[in-house]
Amino acid sequence: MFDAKKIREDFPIFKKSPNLVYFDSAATSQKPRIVIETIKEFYEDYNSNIHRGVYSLSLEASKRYEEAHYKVAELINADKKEIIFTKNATEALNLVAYSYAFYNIKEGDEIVTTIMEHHSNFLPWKKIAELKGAKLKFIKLNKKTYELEFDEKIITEKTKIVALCFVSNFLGIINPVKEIIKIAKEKGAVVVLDGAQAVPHLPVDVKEIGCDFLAASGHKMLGPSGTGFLWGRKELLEKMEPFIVGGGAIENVKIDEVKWASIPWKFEAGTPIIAGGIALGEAAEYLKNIGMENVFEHEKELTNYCIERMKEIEEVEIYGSSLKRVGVIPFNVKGADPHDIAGMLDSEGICVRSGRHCTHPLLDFLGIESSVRISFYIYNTVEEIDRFMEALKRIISYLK
Ligand code: C6P
Repeated sequence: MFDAKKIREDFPIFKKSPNLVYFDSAATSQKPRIVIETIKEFYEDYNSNIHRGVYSLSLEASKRYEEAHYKVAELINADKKEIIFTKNATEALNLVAYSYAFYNIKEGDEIVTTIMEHHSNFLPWKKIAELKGAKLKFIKLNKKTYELEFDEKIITEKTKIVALCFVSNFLGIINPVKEIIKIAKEKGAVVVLDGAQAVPHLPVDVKEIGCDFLAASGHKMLGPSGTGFLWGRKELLEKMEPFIVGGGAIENVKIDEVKWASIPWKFEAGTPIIAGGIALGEAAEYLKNIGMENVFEHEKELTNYCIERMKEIEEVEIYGSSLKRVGVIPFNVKGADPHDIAGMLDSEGICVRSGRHCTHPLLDFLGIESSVRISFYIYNTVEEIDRFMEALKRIISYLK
């Protein structure tokens, strides 16, 4: 049985600060003990470089680092060799842009995306479009319902890439990616999913979804900061050139010839974040043991409860209160600066994000200057929402 209070005991930060209300997991999650201890254990017990030594310490580190890739693969039902560790989702998305799109897009081709992308899944495509003379096209977004209005005609024979978020980091909405992927595949386009807000919060099965690439942030799914990953189809990864080249990414180098290492290692040049990568594997396993269906259901309960309670306050405007979403709620308090609201919530021990959420084109399109955003995860509880509501009501009464 899923029990958030029990889960909370696995997180040392809540042991030290039992009254901390952390409602900013969409930015980065807290870390369970197993993740923190795995890092400590690496440095205390077998710190060494990987894939470079034949001594037992290095072999142990290499084995653990490889196994971590397999644990992440298992969480999203991918094949073992298809997971590339990166330092965040941004690097994973840039990897696709510069290792795949750069070589496969030519003048006049089209890249289809949405206006709700995080800058990390917008700027790489904008850059590729500029470099290659390709055209960026946007799937329509309904300004009132905040839902995508996908018209399959937007994807044509000229479409080479469809790049969109599985879940929006501002709205929390779960996009109809399977429907879009079906049409993209019929037209022969490659689909890149930004899974940064999906992989930590709902069951993701790359084989069932049918995309070609999926990027995610390790640090938003209980892993350490400095971790993320890219999943890609083996057939594509094997044909791609690496984005960053150097030591560890090669099998053989001559002055005039290079033979790249097999996947995923040809994409992980240089000494990687070894301890972080191993700990990310533990985070993936921890989530798998909880069950992603349970994670999703827990967040749904919290979100529905919180939205209903927020509706009690007249001054609060929630963006997209009826969306099919993960535990992300963007809102404003009429007449108040969202940074002021976040600052006042902080003085009550409640951490929320405020600002423009790295989605400037979306906020401009919706005519929203900035907002407060709360986001939940496995360790949040209904009691914390009650505390948040009391604090918010108090703050609004001071502002009157
Ligand atoms: N969003 C947020 O507070 P990195 O930081 O590279 O691991 O992730 C980038 C990124 C890409 N796509 C989506 C949908 C995201 O939400 C993020 C990160 C954080 O919303 C930090 S801006």
